[in-house]
This record gives sequence, C-alpha cells and structure tokens, in this order.
Amino acid sequence: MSDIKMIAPAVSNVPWQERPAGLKDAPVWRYTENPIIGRNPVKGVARIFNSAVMPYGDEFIGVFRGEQTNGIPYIYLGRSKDAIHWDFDENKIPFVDSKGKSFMPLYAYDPRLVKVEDTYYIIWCQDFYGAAIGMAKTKDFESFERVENPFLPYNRNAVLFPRKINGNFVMLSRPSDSGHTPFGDIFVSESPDLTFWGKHRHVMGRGSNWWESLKIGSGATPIETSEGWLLFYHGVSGTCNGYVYSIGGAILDLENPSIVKYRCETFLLTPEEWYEERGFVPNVIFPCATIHDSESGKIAIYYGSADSYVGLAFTKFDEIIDYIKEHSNVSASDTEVGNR
Ligand code: BMA
Repeated sequence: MSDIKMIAPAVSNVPWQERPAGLKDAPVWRYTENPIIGRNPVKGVARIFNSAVMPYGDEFIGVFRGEQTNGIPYIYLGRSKDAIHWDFDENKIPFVDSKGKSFMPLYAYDPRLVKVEDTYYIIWCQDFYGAAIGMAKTKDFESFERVENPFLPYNRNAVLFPRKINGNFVMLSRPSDSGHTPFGDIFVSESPDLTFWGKHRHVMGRGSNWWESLKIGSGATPIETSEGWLLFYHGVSGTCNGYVYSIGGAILDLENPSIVKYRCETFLLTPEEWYEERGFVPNVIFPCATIHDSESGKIAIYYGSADSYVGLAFTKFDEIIDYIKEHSNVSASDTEVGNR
C-alpha cells in the first residue's frame, strides 16, 4: 500500500464495481454492463463516444461527442444521477461569443470537461482552417461562452489541468496534422489569462513502446496526487490493418508537468471486448474523463470505444500508482526541460 494521496474532492457516489475475482495482473477492469451508451442514443444522433463527465452537485454532468445522422460530430450536454444512465439534450450545446451572439463551430468532437476555480471549461477539437482546439466556459451549464481558440492549427486532444500551476492555466495538447494523423507527441503550454499561451514544452513522445509507437494524446483531466499528476492517455500503434488505440498511464511532475516522473511501458487497457473491436472504427479505446473519489481511492475511467459507444472501466488509486511505478520506463525526452 503506498502512502501517496489523491488531492481531489470526495465523490462518494462514484460508479463502481470491484475487481473481478480471478483477475490478477490487470491494473484496470471493465464494467460488466458495458457499453453504458449504445447506438442511436438521442434523436438525430447515431453514436455517442469519446465523451467527458464529472460530478455536478449530488449528480453528474457530461459533454458528449454525438455523431449526428448526417455524419458530422457535435457536442451535446447530458445529465445523470448515477453516471451510468444518461439523459441527453436533443439540441447541440448553444455556444455564444462574449456579446451573447451565436458562435457555433462547424463541427466539434472529443470534448473534455474540467472545473478550474469557479468555472467549468469545455475543450474540444474543431475546424479552424484545419483541426484545432476550441474552448468554452460556463458557470451554470445554461449559457456557454466561447473563449479564444488557444492554439494555432493543427492540434487535438487538449486537456486543461484542474488548477493553475505557479499562477498560470496549464494545458496539454497534441500538435499534429489535419487528417488521420500518423504522428504526435504530448506538449504542455501555459497561460495567465486563457487568451495568451506560451512556455510550450515537450512532455512525452510516442515511439518508446510498440503499443504507442505511432502517436499519443492526452485523455482524461490529470488527477492531482502527492506524487504528481496522474494522467490516463491514449497510445496508438499502426498495424497492417489500421490503427489500434489503447489506454496508457503516466505521472507528471506536480510543479512542472513537462517532466514525466513515471510512464507505464505496458498499456493499461487495450481493445478486447466486442464493443471495442467492432464498430464504426474498430480497435479504439479512447479515454476522455475519470470520476474519482479521494476517500476510497476508487477511479472510474470513461472511454469511447470503436467510435461507437461509451465504456466504463475501474481501477484503485493505490494499485494504479504502484502499477505505473513498477512498470515505469521513462526516456530522456520525457524528462528533459526546454532543451530544444
Ligand atoms: C482520432 C480522433 C478520435 C477517434 C480516433 C479513431 O484521430 O479523431 O476522435 O476516436 O481517431 O477513429
């Protein structure tokens, strides 16, 4: 048992199933009722996947990637009492500019959700003359104001940390190209005001392990711990039959998250079940959020599967920290600071 602490609120109603009897070596296990969101979940939406959820009051709220029946992805709001059964709004989230005028992206996908101080931020991928990061803020999930697009194209998989670090907002992202990107490392950037971003640093690269040798991208909002930021991310391997997306884990330095302290050299979860291997894009598991309870150490990981469904998996805080540390292999480019 490690004495590392999770620095996060207690969430006593975190969804949970115990580790199945007989499952010995696996660090993460699936919810037996997966997928929790199936096809045609709401009028006009064929599939929901790659979505982010969090506690809200005594219940839960989420931003969901809904693939409309015209094939274009957009973000929908959902609410749940148990974080497993979800009610979705039929309308897309209505984004406005700072004057209250409608300001909708052409398309929007892979949303993440985080609360920093008293404000909730939604971060997603959208068109900005190519794939780029879009962002909005809300205090009440009734009105949603767009903020400046943080980065130049091309970029994806942006994840904002849940608190400022050394006085600045901090965001991970994955600069790349605009297509089905065949490369990509995770970088970190800072901003004093969410408008101007700089101090860009390389965090970690693809390539060191075969299962993540093609590209990697941030997944869930990092969880603060006394040992560093616990990050669940996706890693992609290119096979002769297409990309395979798995879930990986790393721990980043608390005060300087460009430094990787531990990086698990094995995947934590890889496509194995029918809803991960079969769907619109087979062999994809794509984490976008966790719900975690600092008191019990329970962590529920939400992931899109096969670009068709939402799956839920579980791990225990102590166990996952130990597992990542025991299987850690950190490369020189994971630890260098501003060398290039
Ligand atoms: C990536 C993103 C994800 C998607 C994945 C697999 O490039 O677009 O939204 O889940 O491809 O198709």
